[in-house]
Amino acid sequence: DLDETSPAKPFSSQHPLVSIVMGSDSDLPVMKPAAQILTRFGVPFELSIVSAHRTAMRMEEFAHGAEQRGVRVVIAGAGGAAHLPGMVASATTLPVVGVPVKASVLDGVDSLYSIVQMPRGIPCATVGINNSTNAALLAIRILSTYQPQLQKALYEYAHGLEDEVLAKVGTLEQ
Ligand code: RP5
Repeated sequence: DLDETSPAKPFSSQHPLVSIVMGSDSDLPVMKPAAQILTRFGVPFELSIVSAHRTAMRMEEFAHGAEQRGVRVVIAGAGGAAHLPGMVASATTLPVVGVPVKASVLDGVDSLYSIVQMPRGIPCATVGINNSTNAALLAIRILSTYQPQLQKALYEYAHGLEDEVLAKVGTLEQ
C-alpha cells in the first residue's frame, strides 16, 4: 500500500517532535538505531516509509504537513539515488538530517554524495553512512535548544560514553 494510488496513511496520531522517514522498508535495519536513541531520550517520534521516487505525492504531503503537525526535526534515510532528504528539505523549513544508507554496490558513497551535495539555499545536515544514531543525537541537540531536560540528558549520555572508554583504558593497563 505504498504506491501513489492508495490513500496515504496518516503519518502520526501522537504529536511527534521528530519524524523518521526512509525510502524503503529495506532501510529499516539502518534506521532503527535512530528510533532506539529517541526512545531512550523519551522524545516522541513517528516512523514511516516515504519514497521520493516511488511515492512522490506522499513525500510532498509529508513535507508540507510536518511542521503543522508539530514535528520539529526530520530524519530522512535513503540509499542509492538518495533524493529523499534533500527533497523533503526543499519542501519544508524544518531542519532535516539525512542518513546515507549503504544500499547498493557503491557501498553507500553514492547515497552520501546524493545527500551531502545540496545546492546553495536548501541545507540538509548529513551524518555518516548508516549512522542513524548520530542523526537522532543531532535531532535531540536541536530540540535541546528549547528543552533543557534534553540538554541534561545529552550530558549524561556523553559522560556514559566517556566512562565506557575509560573502563576500557583501565582494562588495557591492568
Ligand atoms: C532507495 O532505494 C531506498 O532508500 C533504498 O535504500 C534503496 C533500495 O530500495 P529497495 O529497492 O530495497 O526498496 O530509494
